[in-house]
This record gives sequence, structure tokens and C-alpha cells, in this order.
Amino acid sequence: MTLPAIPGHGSTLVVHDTASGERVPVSGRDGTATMYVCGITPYDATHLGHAATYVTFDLVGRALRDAGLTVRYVQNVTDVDDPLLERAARDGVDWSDLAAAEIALFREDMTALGVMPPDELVGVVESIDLIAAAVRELVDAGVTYGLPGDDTEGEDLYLDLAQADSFGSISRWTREQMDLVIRERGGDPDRPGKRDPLDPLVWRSARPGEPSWTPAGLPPGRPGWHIECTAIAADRLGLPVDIQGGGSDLVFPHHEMSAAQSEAIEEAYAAAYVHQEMVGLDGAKMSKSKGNLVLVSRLRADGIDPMAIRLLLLAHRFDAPWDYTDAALATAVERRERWLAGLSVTEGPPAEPVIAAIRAAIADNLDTPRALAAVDEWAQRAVSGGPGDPAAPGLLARALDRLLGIRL
Ligand code: 5CA
Ligand code: ZN
Repeated sequence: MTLPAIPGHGSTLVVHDTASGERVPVSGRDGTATMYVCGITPYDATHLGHAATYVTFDLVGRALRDAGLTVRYVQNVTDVDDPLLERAARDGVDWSDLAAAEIALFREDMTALGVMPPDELVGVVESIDLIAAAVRELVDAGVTYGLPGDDTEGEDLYLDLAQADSFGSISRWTREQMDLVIRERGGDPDRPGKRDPLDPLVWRSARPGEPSWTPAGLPPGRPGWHIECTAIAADRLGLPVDIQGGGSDLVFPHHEMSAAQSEAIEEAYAAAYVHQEMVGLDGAKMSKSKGNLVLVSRLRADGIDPMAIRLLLLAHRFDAPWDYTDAALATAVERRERWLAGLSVTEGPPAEPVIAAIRAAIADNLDTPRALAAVDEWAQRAVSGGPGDPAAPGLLARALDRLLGIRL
């Protein structure tokens, strides 16, 4: 996917970093910025929450490029994990077939939404060896311990958080906050024998009926969730990455643990942690496990233009949670029509000030509502007529494509 060229360039992106609680500039190093965004667990179709996350990081990538940086963007796919295995067992399908089908649908949805594909989409299954090497590094550093499983020959390996000095520095949560969510977010605090109930699993030894691998130096088994992302990010991009991204449900434990593991082998994990706040439905987080979903593929099948879906997402700031409503979707559909009418005039108000306003709004912590308002105003003036610049509609159309990923 190539970005249309427009005159000028954007300024340095400044974005809210969860770990420092401050807005930080993303300047990259030697002209390149690296971005690792936590990808899908492919057991169900893409919902608007996932879409919000990937559109947000798509905008980040566009802003960084517009500021003159080269972007190296990697996303993982958690293509073997408990919820995926459970769903496949429930539906009587092979887990890897289920994953392949959902990954294909995800890519189709992302393409429709104008999301530029990452440079690499890296599966866990194809990365077992490099993840296992990271597990062994932790073992060699002496920061893990083993626990015998009920029905396994080998031991499950856990990270000993007592040895992770900076644990807590990413989320800055209290122990009470951590204890409250760990169970529902993939942890196993009730497992007997753990040194700390929060200690994350780094290697799960093989159970009957579960997929497993036998990399050198480890018992047959499969990786724990957090080490997958630490290892893939390190392998593909080098640490620290400039941006570790994902939804805010990953602040704790996922990104906290990913960083703890990385620091246990003495590497800082990320310069900035950027999180898309949760998209909900009727007051609850939209999630595959709850099933309260608005699917991108469903909206598309219902005839909603994908650019209207993208405008619905862009109408909300990334750093505040929001709930889907049909009314907000209707507003986005209508906005798309108004923009289309504005861009269809033969001459319009000058595009340069609007482009400058979009660039400034996005560089200012991704203020998408402000960027959309600038275009709304231009479209309004364009349709109300009067002499203008014949080059303006075309130039603005290219800028909307380049900066916002809106192609009308
Ligand atoms: N595979 C892991 C990350 S390594 C995972 O969280 N997969 S996921 O399929 O559950 O979510 C994919 C991405 O969408 C993650 O970045 C997650 O934080 C984000 N996400 C999930 N639900 C929502 C939601 N309701 N609103 C916004 N983002 C969400
Ligand atoms: Zn991840």
C-alpha cells in the first residue's frame, strides 16, 4: 500500500505513554521508528474494539511516516493459546484451521478499513524456536522456577517476579488492582506452589491432547503468552522498541510481564507504551469471551461502507473509552456523505490550511475528533459554493488518504 504524496510534512508525533503517564515525542533512532503492536488471538471475527486498536496504530504509523521517519511495524498473531484451543474443541474443528480462517478474515477486514499491513505478521507457531531461546535465557539468568504439572512429565516454568526489580513500573498499578484482574486476564493465581500468585507462566509443559513442541533444552510444551511478545519483538525489531502498542486491557498483566521478562535479561523493553482504550457495548467491554460484539464483517455485510466504519472509529479519541451506538454509526455514515459531496465540487476552499490542521491535531496525541472537525468545516464551505481553488478537492482527497487513511 503506497501513501499519496502531498506537499510539506508533519511534525514529531507526541503521544501519551502509559508507563510515564506523560506525553512523549516519538523520534525514533537514525531516521527509523520501530513499532510492535499486540495482534489478535484468531478464534473469532474482528470486532470494533480490535478495529479501533489497529486503526489507532495505523494512524501512528502514518503520522510517523509523514514526519519523515521510516517505520518498521511488526504485529504478532497468538495462533496457539487456551481460548483458541477451547473454541476449536467446542466447535469440533482443528485449532490450526480455525486460526487460519480467522486470520484471513482479519486481514480482509483490515484491508477494507484502509489499515496498512504491518511489515510482518508473525505467528507464535512459526516462532517456537526463538521464543524457546528467550525462555532458556530466563532460565539461565536464574529468574525462573519449575512446578510439576498434574498430568505432565516435565515442569511448567514460571518467572520469579521477586527478582524483577522494575515490576509494576509499566502499569503503575497497586497490588490490589493487579490481584483483581489477574485471574480473568490469563493468569493462574490459584496454582499451588507458586512463589507469588502473580508469577507468569513462561513455558507450559505438554498436556495430553494439547499441541506441543520440543525445542532443545526445554521439556515438550508450549510458550506462555507474555514471553511470546517479548521474544518476537526482540527478534524482529530489537529492544527497546520505540512503541509497544495494544488495547488498554493489555497494560496489566501483558505489557507489565513482557517488560519484566525483558528486563530480567537486562534489556529495556519499550521507549513508549501506547494503549487504545476499550470500546464497549451497552456499558461492557466488547470481548470475544463475553460475546457482546459488533463485528466489522457484520457491518460490511449489512452494506455499511468501510470508510464510514473508519470514520466512526476516528470520531473517538484513542485515550478515552467509548461505547458503540447505532446513532454514532449513523453520524459517521452521514459524515462520509458530506465529505464526499465536498470533495466532488469543481473548486473549493484552499486545502493547505485544512491539511495543516489535520497534521497538527494528529501530532498532538492523535486528536482525531479535532482533525475530523477541520474537514467537516472545509466540506461545509465547499458545498456552499463561491469561487475557489480547482486543485483543492483533489489535494485534500490525497491528504485524507495519506494522513487519516480515508479514501472516498
Ligand atoms: N493476542 C493477544 C495480544 S498478544 C490479544 O489480546 N488478542 S485479542 O484478539 O484479544 O485482541 C487483539 C487486540 O485488540 C489487542 O491489542 C487488544 O488489546 C485489543 N482489544 C481487544 N478488545 C478490545 C476492545 N474492546 N477495545 C479496544 N481494543 C481491544
Ligand atoms: Zn502481545
